[in-house]
Amino acid sequence: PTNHHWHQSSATPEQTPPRSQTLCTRREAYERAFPLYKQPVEVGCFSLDSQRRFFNDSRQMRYYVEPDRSPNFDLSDGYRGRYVKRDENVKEKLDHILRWIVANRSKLKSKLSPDASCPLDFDFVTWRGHLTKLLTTPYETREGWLLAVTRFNDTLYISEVETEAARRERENRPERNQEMMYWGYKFEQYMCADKTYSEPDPSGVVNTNEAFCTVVQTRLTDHKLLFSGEVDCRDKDPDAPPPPACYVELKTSAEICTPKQRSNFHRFKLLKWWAQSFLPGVPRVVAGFRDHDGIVVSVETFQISKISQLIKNEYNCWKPTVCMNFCCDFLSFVKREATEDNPSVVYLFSWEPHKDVTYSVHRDSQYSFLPDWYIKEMTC
Ligand code: 0WD
Ligand code: CA
Repeated sequence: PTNHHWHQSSATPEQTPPRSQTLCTRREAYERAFPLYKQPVEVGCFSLDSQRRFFNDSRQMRYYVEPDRSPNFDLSDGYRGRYVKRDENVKEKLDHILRWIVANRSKLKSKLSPDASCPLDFDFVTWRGHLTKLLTTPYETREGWLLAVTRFNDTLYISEVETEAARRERENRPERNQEMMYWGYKFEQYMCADKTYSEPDPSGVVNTNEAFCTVVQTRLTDHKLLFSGEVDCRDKDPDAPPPPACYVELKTSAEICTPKQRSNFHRFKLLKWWAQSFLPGVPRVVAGFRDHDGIVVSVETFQISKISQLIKNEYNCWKPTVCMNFCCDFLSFVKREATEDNPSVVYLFSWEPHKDVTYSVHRDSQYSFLPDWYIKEMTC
């Protein structure tokens, strides 16, 4: 062995790569064993009423009613005249979840003592929808995202910020798209009853302020998560399993007429549907397939646990393990970089398709999102 050989095998300071301040989003980087994801447990729920007021209960829960196989629902019915639309200019950030935490803090265990709720025993608090965006990032080619993160009492709060592109798209939404957004809510009205013993009422008003949200806790490898997601309805059978296993997600989608349409459905739609329902442990999606005029021509149930099998014949298709590993590595990246524990500091994580995730730091800025009432309540 020569000196030359010996030199090559020794670690020198310049051979240690610096920790990157960015995170790669390429699929190939996340092809490894499926990470530990504990079965999500519902720890509570809340409701938002027709005026978007918060209630710490399940008053907005609805019940799934099995439809005809070819039901002929008209999804445009009521669009002009029986539609109350939520004001999308109001940014609620994490406020409803934070209200739920304050109302239920005595039920939540603390990191320090099992008797206190301060500090919270969670690494991350966020909306399910934000985690869905993370899961689908390695496969997303159109829309980027901005996620604001604040570390407070050693919990990392993640709240989405609307991108400029998303705001422009929302403000210039064509009339046809507005109507198609209504279709999803109208489908819910055809499929859900307010009581276990009642029938759906398609003659009523569709009000998108109303919501029933589940709050679940789970763990992704070493990340303890608390998140909330909107739930469309539940199985009304009193012998159905407890939440979230009794929950049903409702979707509408264009009817599938060609092999190309089927392939696109598998590659794009089923990815989003899988990611959204897998996270809170919702076991099934009931899909209404509609024609161009918004008439539901068929209804089909998809078991979330069977979706990865369904897509396996698709060439170069998405993989659940890539989604979960990317999310896990993103959360590790956030833990490592968002170090200052301060409710008025925001680490703004930013991603555009075909790029790495980057971030910037903002003090007492427009991005701060933890309300004073929450900080006051949780400062022990
Ligand atoms: O501040 C924000 N940027 C967001 C707030 C973005 C997304 C949601 N929210 C809030 C709202 O308070 C809403 O009540 O999240 C709640 C729903 O949370 P989630 O379950 O985490 O959101 P997501 O999984 O993206 O959407 C679930 C359902 C949607 O159903 P479909 O079948 O289309 O996925 O919630 C509805 C919609 O019906 N929804 C929203 N409701 C209110 N505000 C929003 C929204 N921004 N986005 C989707
Ligand atoms: Ca839905």
